[in-house]
Amino acid sequence: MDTNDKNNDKLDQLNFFKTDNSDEKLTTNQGLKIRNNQDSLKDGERGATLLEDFILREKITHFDHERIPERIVHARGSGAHGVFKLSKNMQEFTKAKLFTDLEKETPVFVRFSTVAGSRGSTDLARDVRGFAIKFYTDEGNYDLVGNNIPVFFIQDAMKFPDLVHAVKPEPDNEIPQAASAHDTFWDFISLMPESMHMIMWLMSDRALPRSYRMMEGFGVHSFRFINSEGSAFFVKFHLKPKLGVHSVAWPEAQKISGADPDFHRRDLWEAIESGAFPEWDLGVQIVPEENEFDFDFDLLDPTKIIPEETVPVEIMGTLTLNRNPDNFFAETEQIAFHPGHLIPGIDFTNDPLLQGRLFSYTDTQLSRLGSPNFHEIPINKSVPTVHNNQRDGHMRQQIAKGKVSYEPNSMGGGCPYQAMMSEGGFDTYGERISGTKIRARSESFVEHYSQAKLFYNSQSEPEKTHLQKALVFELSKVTIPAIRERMVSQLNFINKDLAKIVAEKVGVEVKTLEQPNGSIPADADPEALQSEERETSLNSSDALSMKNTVKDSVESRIIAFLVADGCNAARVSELKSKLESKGATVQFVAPEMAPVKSDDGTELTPKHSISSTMSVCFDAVYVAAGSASTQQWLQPDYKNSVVEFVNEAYRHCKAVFFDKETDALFDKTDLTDFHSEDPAVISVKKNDSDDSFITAIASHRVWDFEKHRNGFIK
Ligand code: HDD
Repeated sequence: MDTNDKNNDKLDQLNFFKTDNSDEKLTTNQGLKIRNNQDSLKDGERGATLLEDFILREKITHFDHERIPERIVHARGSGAHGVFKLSKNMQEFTKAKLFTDLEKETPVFVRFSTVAGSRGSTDLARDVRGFAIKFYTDEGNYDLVGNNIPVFFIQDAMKFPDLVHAVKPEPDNEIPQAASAHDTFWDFISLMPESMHMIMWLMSDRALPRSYRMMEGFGVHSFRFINSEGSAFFVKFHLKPKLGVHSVAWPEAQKISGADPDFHRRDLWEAIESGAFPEWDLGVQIVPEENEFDFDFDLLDPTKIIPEETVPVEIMGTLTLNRNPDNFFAETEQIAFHPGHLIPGIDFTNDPLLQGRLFSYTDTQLSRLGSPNFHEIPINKSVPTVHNNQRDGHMRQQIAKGKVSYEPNSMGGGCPYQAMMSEGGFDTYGERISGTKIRARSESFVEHYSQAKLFYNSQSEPEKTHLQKALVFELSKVTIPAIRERMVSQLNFINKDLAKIVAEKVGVEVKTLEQPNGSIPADADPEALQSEERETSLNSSDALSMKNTVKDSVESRIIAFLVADGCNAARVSELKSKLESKGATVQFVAPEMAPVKSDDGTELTPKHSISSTMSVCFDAVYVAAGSASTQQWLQPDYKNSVVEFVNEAYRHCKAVFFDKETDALFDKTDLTDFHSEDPAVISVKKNDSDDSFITAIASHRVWDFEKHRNGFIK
């Protein structure tokens, strides 16, 4: 699909608000042209500044007020415009035109985020990622405000402020930033058995995405679809990235946070600028209302998934991001999502976490954006014009004509009048309910460990190792041994080996918890929750392991070409063209930023010098052919850096290609110990072809060789 110039109803609406300073004169906010933007108005050249300097006052006043509160959670984020194109008419299940009109391309804005960190924090925190989509439909805005993890820490919104207080920096010293590895988080979590399933996801590499473009998205809660006959279906939303689900490793994440804290933001921006538009299949798992109780968990419990083996995901269409915002603040920062922004054909369920969210989102915009008129900010405006009797308030934009701002009225001809359902009027699903008011948790929400087990069991060996190491890292930062101990005792309910491994490394013993706190009723036996009946019917689910993800493309992967004077220009150009023809990006890394003179005199312009980047920022490394260039790399100024560059890529299981006449450098690296079956060590000596390199890059990493590559197995 082509791109930035392509317009739609939402982009046309936004265009109306855009300004362009080209060829324009500087003005005040009142449109007055400014003659001198260098000096304030003074009483003589050396005199005091005059209060009457309205130009200075206006400029400074605006500056003084240009910050707004950051989001209370999900403060750090990046967004992009795009479209959703339906491929399957879902009218059997929903009347939402978004999911029934095959002709329509619905404009969207998507914002990705981390949760715990501040607006300026690193992208590579170990954290959940937000995945919020605003669909600008012809029936009004529909927001799907999800995450890259399909379950949540808590079952009831009542606990949300506690969760967020626990994970945010500790209140006395505001440490640590954008990290869950601290006392208060694990204190809370170890007392909340319901969080264990989410903790398995959070400690997995899912919490360290390679790119926003390579993450799944989930609506988390069960929502409802309602068709035109009024029949309802439970649905769970899924977004599956066409590029597959890929992650970086934790030691890399920590280094990237220093080398390029904007790694995900930059990646999204650059991919879209270069025309490599990120795409996801959007699908739903559908459960008819009458099957609500067919599962060994409660569909209303947001700490549970419906395994894809039990209910497959039906793909409805494709979400494509194809345009970067023009202004970060105006668009990405001011966009306001809310799970309660609905359209006919979609409705909520009684999930108690979702119910609380329905209050929180509008409420938070009032302090964040400062006015109930936040819906009038261009990025938040619906495509259909708003007609109602709401009036006034800070920063009101709409000029509502006439005397009438009430209903019923005769003076306005009764307008704006209520829409019938046949005219698109929204009608809440008539769920039959009868109950007694009660502040309690349902028995059906009580079991917390079986899906945590399912997740852990479904991981490949390298994924399990990473998860164990993540827990060890996090709990090693916990200063209070009793919290570490309580946490490993929780892990013991999930997997005894996992608990043992972590306990040993964090210096505590696994103890039987006498009384897991939280939502387990006082009379429940924690061991009984582990009994056979409490196991999920599934032992393992392929969909939960990233090992089984798509690995067929090098599109938008960034390959470091280590080039130095005298390198083989023909080989560099040949491999570069092959990679680029498959959509990969090649960046030259040279000893210095000066152009490199290759063997035939062609100049290669480096994007980085070896001292200004690290291989953690790349997907693969190619060492360009040539004995002269190899000798230059081995000069004392560059040798340590280039060897570390290669070794680090190797340690993190990336494809590394040593071309002809590079042995002298190869011999200095850890690759000399490589396993003969390792498919991502590419060398002309092994008769590997360029295609082997391309296949290795597409497979992302050879995690299975991680232990060999790090010297644990010879
Ligand atoms: Fe939330 C922001 C996702 C539970 C209250 N949430 C926010 C964003 C995402 C989510 C992606 C960022 C939106 C953006 O980019 O602007 N939140 C979730 C998911 C949840 C969840 C998937 C559970 C399934 N959230 C949740 C609960 C509450 C909130 C239970 C409160 C009761 N969330 C908020 C908030 C935020 C927010 C405080 C902060 C900024 C904003 O809303 O606009 O209202």
